[in-house]
Amino acid sequence: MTTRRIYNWQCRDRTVVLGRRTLVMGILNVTPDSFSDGGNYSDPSAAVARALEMATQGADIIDIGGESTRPGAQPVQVEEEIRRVIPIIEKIREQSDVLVSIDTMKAETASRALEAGADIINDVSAFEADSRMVEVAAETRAGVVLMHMKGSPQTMQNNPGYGNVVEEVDAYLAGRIHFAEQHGVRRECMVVDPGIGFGKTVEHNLELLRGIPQLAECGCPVLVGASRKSFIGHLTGREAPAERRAGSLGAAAWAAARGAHILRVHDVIDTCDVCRLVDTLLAGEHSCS
Ligand code: HH2
Repeated sequence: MTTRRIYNWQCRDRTVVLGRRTLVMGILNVTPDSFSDGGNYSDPSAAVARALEMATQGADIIDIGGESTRPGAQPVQVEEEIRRVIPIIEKIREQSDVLVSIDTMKAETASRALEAGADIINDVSAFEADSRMVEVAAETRAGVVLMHMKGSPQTMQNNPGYGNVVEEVDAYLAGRIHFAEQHGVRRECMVVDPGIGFGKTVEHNLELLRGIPQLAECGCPVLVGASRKSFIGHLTGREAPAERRAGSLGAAAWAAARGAHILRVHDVIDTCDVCRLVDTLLAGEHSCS
């Protein structure tokens, strides 16, 4: 039986309860080249409208990215990343108090995003790409998502190998939690993420999804981002990311039922419905035990 631990996640001056129900993080990429929504929201007003729409649809967090991290993506200069994301965050903040996370590996972008009103740093390099990122996190007391990635987006899908992928990702995340704590980031601010699709084969991704209960033992809440990723295309035969909706919902249901606290997704309405079902079933399990 799955029991999800309850956490009070500290995101600057906000406390977010995790574990009573599954939170949904809606994806907003203001990039030309993201694997699923690339180019859809290059117009700032379309990006802001999409963020507000996702909040209305039930997203608890809007995750804004200005640099694609899909396999083979080219890095973006910090000035360009800032130019893409900051006006969007400012406009969202004028109109909504939805939680906002900034999906970046760059400390300067994170810092500017937090000034503009973001609450959470989502760093897919777990503070490895930019040595100043951990300082920004510690000083601002932002919520942080520490994700596992093997290598960099440019190299990560070059024949990734592990002995035991769940053990290795688990040990890596424990090490990053320790590193962050040593540098002044409070544990109450941290969420961990196995990094589905970041230096993993189809089988590695499946093992990690099966291993969520083990990963959830690390003492921090767990975020899972499987939405529309290529392993779902591989399993279902759906070539176009937008056609991977049903497969993504299957992964969402599995992850929530196995103990994930937050799901990072493209399809907010459907995922919220899935979470409603799974959360109700989990609550029933709890009340009968
Ligand atoms: N996946 C992507 C980007 N950021 N952050 C976390 N914490 N977890 C993830 O699994 C994750 C992430 C990649 O997906 P997407 O943003 O849709 O595409 P792209 O990187 O091409 O912009």
